[in-house]
Amino acid sequence: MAKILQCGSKQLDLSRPAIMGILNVTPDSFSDGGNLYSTNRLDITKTLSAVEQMLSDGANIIDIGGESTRPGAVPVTTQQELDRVIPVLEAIVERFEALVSVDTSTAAVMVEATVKGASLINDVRALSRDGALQAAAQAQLPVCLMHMQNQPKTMQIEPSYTDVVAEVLAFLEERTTTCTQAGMASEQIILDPGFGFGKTLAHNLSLFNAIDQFVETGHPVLVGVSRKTMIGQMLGIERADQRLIGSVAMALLAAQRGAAILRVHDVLETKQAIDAWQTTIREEN
Ligand code: 8Y4
Repeated sequence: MAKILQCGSKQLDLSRPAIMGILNVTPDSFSDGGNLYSTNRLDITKTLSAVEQMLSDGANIIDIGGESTRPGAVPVTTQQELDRVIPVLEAIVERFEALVSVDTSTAAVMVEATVKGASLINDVRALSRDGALQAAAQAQLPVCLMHMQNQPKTMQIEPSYTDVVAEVLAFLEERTTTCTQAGMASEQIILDPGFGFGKTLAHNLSLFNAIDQFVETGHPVLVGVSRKTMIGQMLGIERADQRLIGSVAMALLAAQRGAAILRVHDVLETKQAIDAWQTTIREEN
């Protein structure tokens, strides 16, 4: 019995953990290793070969975003976001069969991306911006609703919760209800605790250890811990580009705990870890 997520005209198989490869099309992506910009312009040839590499490494989805959401990041204009995301989306959809996810909170970007062949909407603000709910409902694409406390500029100043797991779950359940009331199908809603988005290490660890509770909602769960500060804090590693092993280990653990989609920088390494584990499952059966 295959679990399939309908993504417009394409499909995503969720009977095994899916890998979402991160394609950073913002100019400030120093910690992602390999900036895709040269002399202030996105290098489309470099970008497409990065996509091709991720796909041959085993990515099921390519996530593209034109807004930096790292702690302290300054907001971008809608036009800037459109200029960064739409040409890349078009170029990828033209050349590859791949599912492309658009990491945006902006309604106009959702609308344009849907027209240009996006397969999934990934919103770190859970469709809270003006028009986003309507744009996503109209798109009839799966949507990832992520939890964030405060805004990127301020979220890591003093994260505070009484019960982080209960509060994040309640938030995502409330947003899910809002989405279904706006006409979205419940099966199209993906939930994400939002690791690192207004959370201390202790909060992130509580959420990680509660992944099963998010899975119990029945919605596919997306986990993004790749190269994040929490991995650095767990291992005492300052540099994001040295967090590969911890990131792969945590992605595998998340998958074992039921996460359906893993948002990662290191596609090949994550894919090998997941495949090794999956081999042992099939041997049992
Ligand atoms: C190094 C490189 C260190 C990147 C930190 C980062 C998530 C997400 C992001 C997530 C979903 C990031 C867009 C933050 N994280 N979308 N987006 N879930 N759904 N930081 O966890 O990767 S951006």
